[in-house]
Amino acid sequence: MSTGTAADGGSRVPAGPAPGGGLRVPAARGDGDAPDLAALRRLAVATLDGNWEHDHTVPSRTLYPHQWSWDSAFVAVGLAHVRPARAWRELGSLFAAQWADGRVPHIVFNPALRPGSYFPGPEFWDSARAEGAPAAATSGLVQPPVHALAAWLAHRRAPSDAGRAALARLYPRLVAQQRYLGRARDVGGGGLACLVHPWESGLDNSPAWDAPLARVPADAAVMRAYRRHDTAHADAAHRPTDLDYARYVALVDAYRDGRYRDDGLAGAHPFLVECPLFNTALGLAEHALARIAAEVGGDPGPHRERAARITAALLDRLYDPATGVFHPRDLRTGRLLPARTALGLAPLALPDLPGRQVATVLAEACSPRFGLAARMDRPLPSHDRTADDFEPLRYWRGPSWMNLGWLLWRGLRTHRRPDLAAGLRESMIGLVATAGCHEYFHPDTGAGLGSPAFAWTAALLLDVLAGG
Ligand code: 9WN
Repeated sequence: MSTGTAADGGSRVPAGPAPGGGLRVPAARGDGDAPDLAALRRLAVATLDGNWEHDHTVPSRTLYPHQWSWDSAFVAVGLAHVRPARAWRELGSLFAAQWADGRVPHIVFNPALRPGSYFPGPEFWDSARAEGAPAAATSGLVQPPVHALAAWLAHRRAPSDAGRAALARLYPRLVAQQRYLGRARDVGGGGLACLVHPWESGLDNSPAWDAPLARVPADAAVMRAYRRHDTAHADAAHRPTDLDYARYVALVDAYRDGRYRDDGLAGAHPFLVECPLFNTALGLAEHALARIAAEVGGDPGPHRERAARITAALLDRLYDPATGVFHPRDLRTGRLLPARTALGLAPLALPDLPGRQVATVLAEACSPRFGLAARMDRPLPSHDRTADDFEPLRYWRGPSWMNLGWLLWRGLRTHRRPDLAAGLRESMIGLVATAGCHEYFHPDTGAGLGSPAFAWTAALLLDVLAGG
């Protein structure tokens, strides 16, 4: 896909309300012509402004009306370009809901919303009964810890006294987040954090989780007792199935019944996996914390050491020389999960990934499975497009997502592949120029799917437009 692909070949239009209530997509002037980058930037800012909710940005007004953890980190990266004070508020409001044990919950519920505005809502999570939970109602799960990286990027993009003070306030909280993940969640004992639910990966129904999830006893009929909120706002054929949801619910039931304690996980919890993307974020966080520590008067040394240990553990536990990529490890079987999803490319974002793995991961990314190229014909998919279980419309089973592209784009620049980074950047810009700030995109046609005004698509577009 080239950024010259116009939405309708019409004239350049400023971003603004469209007749259907969404935001109008700025069109390029014609085929082969470049999109109007200033108008795209306005569209992204208008999307973020439209999703701003008193102290945070909702991922989507319809599908996800509360605050989500890794969404807020991506949003802060984008806000730093245009509304820096808001970037710090975004991270500050999320970390205000940090638990005493250091976990940063994956959802912070807005008490002003009516019950039923999202499933599963606060009553289902029942965080108030867990030890060390904050006053705000939250989920008990976590998401990939991309926040330290976001905080560092926000500071670097818009340095100010107020920003430095916000960074200094966040630093101990970011350290506590890492401590929780590195200790309580090192269930496998090998130096990586383990996930207790697919929602923790952020790639909920990725084919990577099919086998471990299939072992979670559940019956789709259970969902008759609940009202799914997502399928009222998005096409059910694009979302996880009822059976997936029954298993998601069963896993939360199990974790919540133990009051979200982590000490008994190893023997009992039915889903325990080590994810390459999550642990890449864990390593990136230590690299960022080393820089933050140097800025706020802390000691960067221990962060550098931990970063090196995480990269070593990723290589030791999740790299498969036979495929040349990283795979999640299922702690219940001890084996690597074979699916070749975009999760396996994520470690490329690590600056200390050895040259051999940089080369093999790049080979996978440039293969027909993912189609990365200096000039891309199609968007980067979230799953191997040659696999039998590739589904171009269903959520994390094929569609193209801005956050995955952004992480890979950062890795390509870190490992000095400006040619491929430029191709991916052009493809990401082309997606929004063609379809708007959608949640995800058809991996063949680039058509917009999911929520039409999705915050991290807008935020990361701003970063990509600015060149990082
Ligand atoms: C469950 C908010 C979140 C993202 C996740 C994405 C989706 C939630 C859902 O939306 O997950 O957490 O209801 O499907 O998978 O990555 O953070 O945008």
